[in-house]
Amino acid sequence: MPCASGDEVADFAYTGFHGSNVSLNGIAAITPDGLLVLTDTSKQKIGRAFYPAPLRFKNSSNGNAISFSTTFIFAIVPDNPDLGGHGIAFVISPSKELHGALPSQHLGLFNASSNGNSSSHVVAVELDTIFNSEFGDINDNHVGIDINSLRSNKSSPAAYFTSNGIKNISLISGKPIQIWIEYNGEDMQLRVTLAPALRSLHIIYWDGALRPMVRPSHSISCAFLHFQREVLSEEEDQIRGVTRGLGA
Ligand SMILES: [Ca+2]
Repeated sequence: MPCASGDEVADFAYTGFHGSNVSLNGIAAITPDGLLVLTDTSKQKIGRAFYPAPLRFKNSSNGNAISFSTTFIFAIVPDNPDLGGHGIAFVISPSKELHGALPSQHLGLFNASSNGNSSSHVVAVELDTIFNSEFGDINDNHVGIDINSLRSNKSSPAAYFTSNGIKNISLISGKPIQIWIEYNGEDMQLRVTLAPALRSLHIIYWDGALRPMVRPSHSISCAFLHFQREVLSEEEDQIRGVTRGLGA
């Protein structure tokens, strides 16, 4: 999960997780060769990994929420090739614990009372692989921008742009996919872009040098997000991480 962010938020990158300082909870683990594995084939479990210290998302001089960007490569390798768990989410939250959050369709982010509650101060980018009508899912293979709710503020079928047009991408193919998540504090747009990763995860970590992928020129999903009003808690500091909820 290489990460980078701008302005006053610290820049950081992980080219492997062996011996790293990420905070794990649930069944998340790090393999001997440095891969972060959020879940295994267990059912109804949650795995999470967070950056260990809170990050400040508010410009101390003018009070505005600052721009940031992050990119990481992930793969969802289902036990059954045709049916994965419920998905993965990149999350920014005031807490590393997300107390009471449920697995499965709740993605380890919310429960019945915290879902849709503006006091949750949670924003997530979900990579959702199971259709749930109760959350208004558009299909079983989509990207969603979630603001305090699993009912996405904006969602798009998982796809990427090429010079020959838009191409669908299966989130549960087991193949590595790169994601870019970028927030522009001036126009208040959160943009999500996907593309197949060109090299395998193991090669990336073994040679220790992650060369940037060519980011598609168009984003697959984009949502207006008044980060300061809708997401930042009074403490102003938030923590970022990834979480995964497994279902039956
Ligand atoms: Ca879902």
